[in-house]
Parts: sequence; C-alpha cells; structure tokens
Amino acid sequence: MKQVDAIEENSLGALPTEVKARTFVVIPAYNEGPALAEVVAEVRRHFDHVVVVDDGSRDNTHAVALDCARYVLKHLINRGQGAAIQTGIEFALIRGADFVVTFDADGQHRVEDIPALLAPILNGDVDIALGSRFLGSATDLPATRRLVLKAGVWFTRIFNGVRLTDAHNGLRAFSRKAAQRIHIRQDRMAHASEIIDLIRETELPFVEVPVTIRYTEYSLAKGQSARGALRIAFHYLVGKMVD
Ligand SMILES: Nc1nc2c(ncn2[C@@H]2O[C@H](COP(=O)(O)OP(=O)(O)OP(=O)(O)O)[C@@H](O)[C@H]2O)c(=O)[nH]1
Ligand SMILES: [Mg+2]
Repeated sequence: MKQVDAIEENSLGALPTEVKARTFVVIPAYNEGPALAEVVAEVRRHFDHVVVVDDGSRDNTHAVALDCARYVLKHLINRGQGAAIQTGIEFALIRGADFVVTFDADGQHRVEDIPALLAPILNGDVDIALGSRFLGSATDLPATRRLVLKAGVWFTRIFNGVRLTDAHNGLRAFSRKAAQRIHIRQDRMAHASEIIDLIRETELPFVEVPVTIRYTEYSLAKGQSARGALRIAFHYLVGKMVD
C-alpha cells in the first residue's frame, strides 16, 4: 500500500473542471432530512454529478434530495449503507463516470478532501483511495468511538489481512475500473470490511489519504454504537463463512 501526504486544503479550485465533470459523488442517505440539503449543496458547489441514494428513509430525505441533488435514487425498503453505495456506484457507471467518490450524508465529510482522494488516481498511481481520519483528523471524536474504530483497524489486520490506519471510513474514491470490479454484497455496515477483502482479492492498487471527519451532536446521535460494531463484525464473519 502506498501512502500520500496531505495535499493542500481547499485545492478544489486546482482540480480541473474536466475532472470534476467526470466525477460522480454517491451519497447514501437514510433518514438524513435535517443534514442532507447542506451536504448536497456543499458538494454541488464543485461537483454537478451528485447521486443521492435514499435508502428507504421514513423522513423527508427523499423530498430534500429531489430539491437539491442532480440524481435521486430510492430503495423502496431500507437495505443498508452497503446496498445504497452499490446502487449509487452502478448508476454512476451507467452514466459514464470515470471517478466515483462515496460521501456520507450526515455532514461528517468535507468536500475539500475530495481532491486529495482523486489525486493519486489521476496520477495513475492507484485505483482506490481510502480516507483515513487517523492519518488526518477527527474533530470531537469521543474516546469510546475512537476505541471502537481502533478495534476495527485490528479486526481488519486479523481477518482481512490488510494493514490500514482507518478501516471504516465512508469517504473513498474509485477509478472507473475499480468501481466496475467492486461488487458489494454486504448490504449493511459490514461492506466496509468486504471492500477491503475485494481490494485484496482484485489486487487493485490502493492508498490511504488523510481526511477530516467531523463529529457533531447530530452525527453522534445517528451513528454507530459499540454494540452495532459487534453486529457489523458478526455480519462480516457470517458473510465470509457462506461465501
Ligand atoms: N446507519 C445507517 N446509515 C445508512 C443506511 N443506509 C444509508 N446510510 C447512510 O450511510 C452513511 C453513514 O452512516 P452512519 O450511520 O453515520 O455510519 P458511519 O458514518 O460509518 O459511522 P459513525 O462514525 O458512527 O457516524 C450516512 O450517510 C447514512 O445516511 C442504513 O441503513 N443505516
Ligand atoms: Mg456517520
């Protein structure tokens, strides 16, 4: 695995318009009505191809997405983040995307980090860039959440056989080739571990890139619990056994 240095913050201006036009940003969203409009607006200031996948939300996510996103897809039932990302990636590929970025709907990611994720792909060095909050920063990350995330890193070392600094970060970028080869079958949160397996199996070159993840009262109230993390590990291991 290669590692790249943080590239200058706010280098969105330096990213060629032509690259922005070939990039699709996939935003999986489940009951994100309160946060979604601002997130999409921030991304759309720089990238027009924003795909919101409403994952069977019960709130006004769908209506908000129709108001602000370029493309809105909908799961009729809640299937989970993995399934929502896979739906978005498939759509982006059909629409001719050359680069696909996955970006959470809860306001935790920064659009300013996208150029740093795309840079090593544009240079032809790798096909996949994974955001790492532990190479970058995590603002207001509670200690218990840090512990769970670090446990996830060790889990990945043991069960996926891959050394990463941050194994469960929703901010990622894929080349078209990588997006075509990654088929997520873990519908829920275990897809993050599954993606790492797929990276290992496909031998696609990848890199971790420093990013900032923001923790807010809103994101913490909605985010994953320690018990949830155990459930994710269980789903992943069961998925591996039935493979
Ligand atoms: N929890 C959850 N999120 C979903 C689902 N489907 C899509 N998502 C979206 O997936 C993204 C990440 O969800 P989070 O629950 O915040 O997971 P996370 O960011 O990995 O975990 P935290 O660090 O605890 O916030 C958000 O944009 C959600 O709206 C789902 O079924 N459950
Ligand atoms: Mg979150």
